[in-house]
Amino acid sequence: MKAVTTHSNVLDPEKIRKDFPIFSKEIHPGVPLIYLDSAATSQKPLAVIEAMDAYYRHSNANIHRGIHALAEESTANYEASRQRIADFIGAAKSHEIIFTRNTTESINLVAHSWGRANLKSGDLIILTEMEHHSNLVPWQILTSEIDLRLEFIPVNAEGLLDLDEYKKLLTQNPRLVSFTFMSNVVGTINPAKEIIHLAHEAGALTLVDAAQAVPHFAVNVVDLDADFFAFSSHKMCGPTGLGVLFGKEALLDAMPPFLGGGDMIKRVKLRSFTTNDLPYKFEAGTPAIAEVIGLGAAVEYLDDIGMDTIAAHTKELTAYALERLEEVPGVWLFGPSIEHKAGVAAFTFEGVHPHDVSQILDRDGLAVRAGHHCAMPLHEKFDLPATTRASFYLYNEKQDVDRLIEGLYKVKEIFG
Ligand code: C6P
Repeated sequence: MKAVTTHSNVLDPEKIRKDFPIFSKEIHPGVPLIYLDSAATSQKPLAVIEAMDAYYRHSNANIHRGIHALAEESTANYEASRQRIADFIGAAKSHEIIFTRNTTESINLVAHSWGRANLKSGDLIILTEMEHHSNLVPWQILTSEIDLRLEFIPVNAEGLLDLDEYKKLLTQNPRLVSFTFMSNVVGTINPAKEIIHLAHEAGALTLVDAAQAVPHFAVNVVDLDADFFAFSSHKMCGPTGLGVLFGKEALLDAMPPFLGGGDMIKRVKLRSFTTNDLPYKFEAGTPAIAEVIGLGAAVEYLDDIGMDTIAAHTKELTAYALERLEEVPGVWLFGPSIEHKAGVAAFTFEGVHPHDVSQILDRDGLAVRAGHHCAMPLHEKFDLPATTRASFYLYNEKQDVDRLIEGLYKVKEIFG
């Protein structure tokens, strides 16, 4: 099923919502869903649900194993999705696309495979203070094994990375710079191309956590010159249980396998094995076949609408949300102004815990996230135990923001 939307460069969220079955649901009796939690996971269009359904109904067979017709059909569908996803992020070779379970696993793959093979005691890895736990804990685990040095690009009061401090850190001979392209809390879009260029000049490799970036705007890994690039299917209209790691061919080729088992080998003896070629070397065991096909459909859906159109829409909506949130007495907005961000508005509400804010908003069908959003160090830096976060995507409209503001006034009424 094709998206209802055409190639016009203005998006009609009302039409778009018709592509998403979940929006016909009443979240409480008589109360429609206003979904402002896409940074946690996006909703899924019918095109994705139907692609997965069709796979199970008509093409289900294990891939790369059978030579019967169904196995060949399933393998062809799976590999066609890989090609589509490679094209979507501008990768020149589809075997540079490795399927994992999520962004978290993609980063762990690099930490465990590349990290263990290439890093030694005292080596420096540069991260940032705005990282999701997924881009902190794998390096902390590795540090406990190898005694690495972790340093962090500071985040300034505005919620932007301090690039002068970054340049100073680069003089200390780092091996890797691993950073988020877009913050899941403050929404900051970091200057990835510049960060990567500076890292390369200093002789370091780069890993981009693109979990929030890929759903929101067009990316091109070749133009960015990213060495590794990780993202999740479920935040970009695709199914859960699937992540992607892009890696430059030469790097992936030289890396040892992450997990051992079927499909990642060429030959196995009782006491030894030889590894398979890329990308299979990193895809041990039966993969998430239906999910890969689902992500292929998601990418086609997003492409049909156009990533620039989606980016412009969410930017406009976020700008409107920031403007309206500022009107509400007691609301304090966390993060930079609209020029530097997209898709996310995190805030505190004086005297009210974010969990209470979220619970009261839920009565009106408003789904927002409350908590530390898996970025505890960033919250700690700003002395915030938690924030409320509203996040926007292609199916949201200004009316959703208006409902959020009305909801916040209700919160204010209840808490005085
Ligand atoms: N952020 C959020 O509500 P996984 O869970 O592996 O698909 O994605 C992890 C991840 C990594 N980096 C960034 C920047 C992210 O935003 C996320 C997921 C969700 O903000 C769930 S905690």
